[in-house]
Amino acid sequence: MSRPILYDYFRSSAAYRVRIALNLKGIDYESRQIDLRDDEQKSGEYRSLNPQGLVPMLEIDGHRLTQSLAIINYLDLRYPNQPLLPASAAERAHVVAMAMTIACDIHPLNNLRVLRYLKNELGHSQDEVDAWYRHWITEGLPAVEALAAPRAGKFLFGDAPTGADVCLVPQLFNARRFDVPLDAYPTLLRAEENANRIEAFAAAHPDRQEVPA
Ligand SMILES: N[C@@H](CCC(=O)N[C@@H](CS)C(=O)NCC(=O)O)C(=O)O
Repeated sequence: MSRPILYDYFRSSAAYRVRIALNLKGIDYESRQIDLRDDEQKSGEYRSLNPQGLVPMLEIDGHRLTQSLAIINYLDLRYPNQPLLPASAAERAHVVAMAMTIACDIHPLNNLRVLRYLKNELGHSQDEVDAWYRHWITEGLPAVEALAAPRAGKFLFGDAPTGADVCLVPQLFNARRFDVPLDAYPTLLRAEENANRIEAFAAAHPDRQEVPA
């Protein structure tokens, strides 16, 4: 099997999720940085690979996979070691719901293209854009905390990391970048702390990635 290639960006939280999943599965991969600051994701060359013009994209097993949750699901089915979803239907739905609350209902509102549109097309100031960013995190995280708390252990669900933790850690990294207060989320902070003790999570952190020149 040729080495998988992750089209990556060090600070992309969707790519950060996939880096964590690859590391948890013990998959050796090559990271190719797509520089979002330079709009490389919109280049004809990249769009010919991924028409949506977003990172991440993973080339693996002869496939070009897009959408972080779809990629993580592929990895979980293809590499069943260290499962990222519980086996029972109800527990699986619970973990997927937490992951999707973050990946579908918080993160997309704060994506780079949304922030740029607010500023460049709609004329909002940087302070207003930052307030927007903080608002959607502050709106979303209480629901994740409430969903997680009854069934959390060391992680958001039980005592082993799942796909929900894979989404949580990058989202909390983003929250800190924008100084969002996190004290009201003890369950999330506990899961984050335990996750970051695992090398697979720690090695995926933006500070440990190559930064495009
Ligand atoms: N739903 C997609 C979201 C991907 C996404 O939004 N990627 C961001 C980086 S985190 C991106 O490429 N943004 C470029 C842009 O907004 O132009 C996923 O989970 O993979």
